[in-house]
Amino acid sequence: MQYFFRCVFQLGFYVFAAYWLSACGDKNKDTHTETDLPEEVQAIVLQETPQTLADSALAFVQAQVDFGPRVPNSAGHQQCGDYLVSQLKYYGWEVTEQKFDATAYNQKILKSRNIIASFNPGASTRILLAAHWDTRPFNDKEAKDSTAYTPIAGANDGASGVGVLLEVARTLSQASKKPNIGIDIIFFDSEDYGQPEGYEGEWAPDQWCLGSQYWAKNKHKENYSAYYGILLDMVGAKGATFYREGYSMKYAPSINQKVWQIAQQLGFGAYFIPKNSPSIIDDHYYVNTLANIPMIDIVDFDAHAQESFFKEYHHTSKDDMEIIDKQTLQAVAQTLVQVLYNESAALQ
Ligand code: AHN
Ligand code: ZN
Repeated sequence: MQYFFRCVFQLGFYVFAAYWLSACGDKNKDTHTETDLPEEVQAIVLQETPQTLADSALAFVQAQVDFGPRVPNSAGHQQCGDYLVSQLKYYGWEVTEQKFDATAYNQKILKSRNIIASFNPGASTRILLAAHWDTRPFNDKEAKDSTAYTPIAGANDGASGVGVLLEVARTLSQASKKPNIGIDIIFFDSEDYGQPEGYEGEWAPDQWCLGSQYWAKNKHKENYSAYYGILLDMVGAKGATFYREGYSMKYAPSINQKVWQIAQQLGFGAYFIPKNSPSIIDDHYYVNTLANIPMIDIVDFDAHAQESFFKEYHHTSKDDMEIIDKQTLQAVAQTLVQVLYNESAALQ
């Protein structure tokens, strides 16, 4: 009942404020500034979508890279996983660690961990955000043969998506007005252990994205579902270009439309290009097909490439902090936060 009255009061307040604002606009067009507004209306201005910070997002990427490659079964992997759990808890999110053994293309057992964090864990309307946190064990797009393989730093392929989502987690937890919908962040493990280029063993399907496949078949909560999901993959490079990826358009076209439109409105049209690109098997493919949650993929593609649609740093030693641009990270983080606040306003 108390809640009901609060809602009625708030509604009345907003109607009044909207009326006041429009009246103000009529009388002295273009002359009023924010500080001219009475206190109640200033409060509304301040309650708008919070700002994400480029430097903060960059620091979250650097922190992961500083652990060294995050290859399953390595010390850097273990330590970085612990760091991610502690950061999410620090920002007040409810954290679930889902530990499992994955079997790689070469039958190796990968000690794996999906890290799941929830904001407003009791809310039934939920949005799922995800990125993979492991990094590729081989620089197989540049090394000539397998004896020369070294693990990559994965600043973009791994750390960037996770860094953006940590920045989203920080921003929401420190915002004065919080969204009222439920939000889940999943850091999928063992995404990037697929067969290397030129591998001579037998090809098998579903060798990538082992963490998302596991989660889609073993959700962290019984009957878990989400309204929709957004996957980030390689979202931190300078000059990144995000096209509407094929499976995203097949399974969640309206989400793609919505996210690209919001990005345009925020002035990020140079990154979010409203054109289609080919499909890629990425974590969203399994969330769509196994978990039946519509999910899009924001992924850095070169739509004009002749051969590979991935960019030149992909799965090479070039994928380090040098190619990261904090403005790209912030553009993606701010777009996500705006998507969440829009849903919060629309779904209440
Ligand atoms: C395939 O190459 C089939 N999927 C790659 C997904 C991926 C790897 N994203 C980042 N690294
Ligand atoms: Zn990769």
